[in-house]
Amino acid sequence: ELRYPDRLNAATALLDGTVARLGPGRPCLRSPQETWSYGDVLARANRIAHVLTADLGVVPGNRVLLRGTNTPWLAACWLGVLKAGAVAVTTMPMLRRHELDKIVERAEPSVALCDERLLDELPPGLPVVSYGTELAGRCARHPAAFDDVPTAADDVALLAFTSGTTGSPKATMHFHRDLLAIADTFSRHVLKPTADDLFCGTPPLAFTFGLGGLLVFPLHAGAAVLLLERATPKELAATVAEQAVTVLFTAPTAYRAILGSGDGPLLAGVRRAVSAGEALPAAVAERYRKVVGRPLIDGIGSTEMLHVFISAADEAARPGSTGVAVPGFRATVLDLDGRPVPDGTPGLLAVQGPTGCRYLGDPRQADYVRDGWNLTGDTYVRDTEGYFRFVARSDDMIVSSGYNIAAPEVEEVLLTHPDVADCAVVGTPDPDRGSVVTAFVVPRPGAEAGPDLVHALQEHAKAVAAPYKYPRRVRFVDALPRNASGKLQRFLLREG
Ligand code: 3SK
Repeated sequence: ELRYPDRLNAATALLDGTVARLGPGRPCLRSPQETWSYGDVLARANRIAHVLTADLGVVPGNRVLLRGTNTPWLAACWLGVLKAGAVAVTTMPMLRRHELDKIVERAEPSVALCDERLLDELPPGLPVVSYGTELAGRCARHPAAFDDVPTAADDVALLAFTSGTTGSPKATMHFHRDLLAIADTFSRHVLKPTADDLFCGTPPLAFTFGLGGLLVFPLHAGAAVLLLERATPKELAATVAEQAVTVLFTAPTAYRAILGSGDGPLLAGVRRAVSAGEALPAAVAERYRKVVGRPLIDGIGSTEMLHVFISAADEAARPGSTGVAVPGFRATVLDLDGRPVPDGTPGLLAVQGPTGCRYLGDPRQADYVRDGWNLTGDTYVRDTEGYFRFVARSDDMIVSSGYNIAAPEVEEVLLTHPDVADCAVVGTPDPDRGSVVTAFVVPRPGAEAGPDLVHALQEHAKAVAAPYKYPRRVRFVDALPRNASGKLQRFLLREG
């Protein structure tokens, strides 16, 4: 069992602790333009904590909304928020105003730190300091040392949002100790990084897959991380080779694209390549091993559990299976009544461990946690050797290229278009993206159901919601399948 002191600030442990252990000079946060050493990051995070507390009046427990792409500034802001004893609410940089409104309504942040290029969509009325210029100016007026707030190990360190099956976002609360627990489980036992590693990857720091892989794990190991604002699979592979990246985090779609374009050999220097966010097809895992010469590390995690809880590395990896329970976690497969099913029988994946689901004031807590088990919403099969194999999502969440997209939320957006009378959204299988958002649309009388309307609906969705949610496939239908009480029968659409 993992034990942490009663007083624990994760930023102190990850940053000050590493500086005390390895000194301030080692590289810590990198971008393609610059490198900040551990000493630089410590001084910046401390100054940001001063700005928050002295200039902005933030007190322990206040929430601070963060908005930006993956940059050293965003990472330093996150550390500064924790040092100040406040709660980091990191948001996806692609979110639009109506999505941020919902998050602000739920999280009630007292202030926002926002990349100066992304201020437009922020809801009015929320006090904002932009970074870098404005925040850098403020930082310069404060000392480089800060007495971190001695938070309790069980104080909330971050709120991570997940859109939920209804499209109404749920905020998951994670404690300071949870951040160390993911480093002391998946990272310590599966990833096994060293201070000489260089991490890199694509998941946003706002997604807990990215937060762990591109901030918590490298800092915990005293390693460096190269943060990229955006990278196509081709650019990612080239960067990995040029910069001698040794630990890589991305989604199966990117590995598939890199292998498919012949760029796989560019990953030859990667010691540990992690795939999560969606199911990894066996063919991609096999091809990776053949081309790169080492197995991919597959994993499943969830925003509710903070990070990966089933995985396998090295010789333990088996293409087609996600892996076994990460040391520190227990996993099983249950039927709808909460009873374990025999090995080989599909059922609901259920997990227990040092992290767990704690929704912020949300009745859906009772759906996710039953009898002490966290039900992830995935259907899995366990074999007799304890290996877990993904079967399907159990709910209406569409997982496309690693993004979790709630079908009802896309429906809501499409229904605001004047030519849409009714619609239903489902995920349909796709060889590259796992599945794609597919909209079945009943057009309004008089609307011309053709390619122009498809294009108009796609543009409308991209303008109103984060662009990754738009329906890549649109089918026009006369009516939607509904049962007697009018409930949409999405499974009929999925079955075609
Ligand atoms: O989707 C996943 O598998 C995942 C992995 C790590 C952390 C968070 C998530 C959602």
